[in-house]
Amino acid sequence: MGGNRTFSMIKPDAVKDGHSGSILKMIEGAGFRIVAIKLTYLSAERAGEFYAVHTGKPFYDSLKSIMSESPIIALILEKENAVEDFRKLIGATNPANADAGTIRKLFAKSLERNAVHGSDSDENAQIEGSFFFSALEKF
Ligand code: DGI
Repeated sequence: MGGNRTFSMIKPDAVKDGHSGSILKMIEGAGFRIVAIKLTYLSAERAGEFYAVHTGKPFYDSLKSIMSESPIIALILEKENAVEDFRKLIGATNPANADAGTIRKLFAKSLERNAVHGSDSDENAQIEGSFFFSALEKF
């Protein structure tokens, strides 16, 4: 994966509430090509690994629980300047601060239930894509 790919996840609440189709439509409409896609599930332990950078923070246990409540959709997306452009499309981490028209502004329920994930660097996009997909799946 180079600078033209990012990793995204449609989080449990957004999948459960039936927003997957609308979110995928926005992603494709913004010019991202779906390279890999999978509906899967994170155990609390795997969610903790995915968010290992937040270990010890006050919201870590709650985050693990919320991220393992129900299935998620994992995605590898391709577009020029993918990481930065995708972060713009989803909006700020806290939906209260997200710009109008962003995915989080439209679909997040709260800071912790904020509908989507998007990698914050090319390096993390690579690591996170490999967390969910085998080499063949992300061809
Ligand atoms: O990359 P982001 O998802 O935008 O943000 P992040 O990697 O800093 O945080 C991962 C998730 O953890 C985020 O989507 C929501 C949750 N989170 C982050 N900061 C806080 C938080 N939850 C609570 N309750 N409080 C926080 O300060």
